[in-house]
Amino acid sequence: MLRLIVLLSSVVTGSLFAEVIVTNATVRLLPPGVPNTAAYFSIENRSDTKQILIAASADFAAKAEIHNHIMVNDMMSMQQQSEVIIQPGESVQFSPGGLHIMLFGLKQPLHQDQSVTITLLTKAGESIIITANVTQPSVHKHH
Ligand SMILES: [Cu+2]
Repeated sequence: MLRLIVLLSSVVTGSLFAEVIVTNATVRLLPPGVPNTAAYFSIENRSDTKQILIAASADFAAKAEIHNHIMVNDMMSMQQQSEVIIQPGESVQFSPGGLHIMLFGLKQPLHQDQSVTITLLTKAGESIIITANVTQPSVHKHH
């Protein structure tokens, strides 16, 4: 019953969230047996109110969290983020080495070019539903 109510509310608010645009959504394809992976995308706020991401979920993983990479004592480490703010007119990048959606406990192996759904939750209680493409990590070099 609760699931049904949540679903209906996201349909009703769908037009509002046409103003939050997610592009280039990918989930990193890792070798079979690796239980965790990450999702990356660009999210643009075309609305006139700030959007605050507070949580994520995915039906193909046991748990999803918003993470960032931070330097601690010269070591790169990941930290869960309680919120990510996207100001009106701004874009925020979720990308390797930075913000990402951490996906814990994959329920089944992912395949190249598989299409998966991830839901972001905002502080205002809205759901942003993302369709992401499973793909090999792109090579990122920082000098
Ligand atoms: Cu992470």
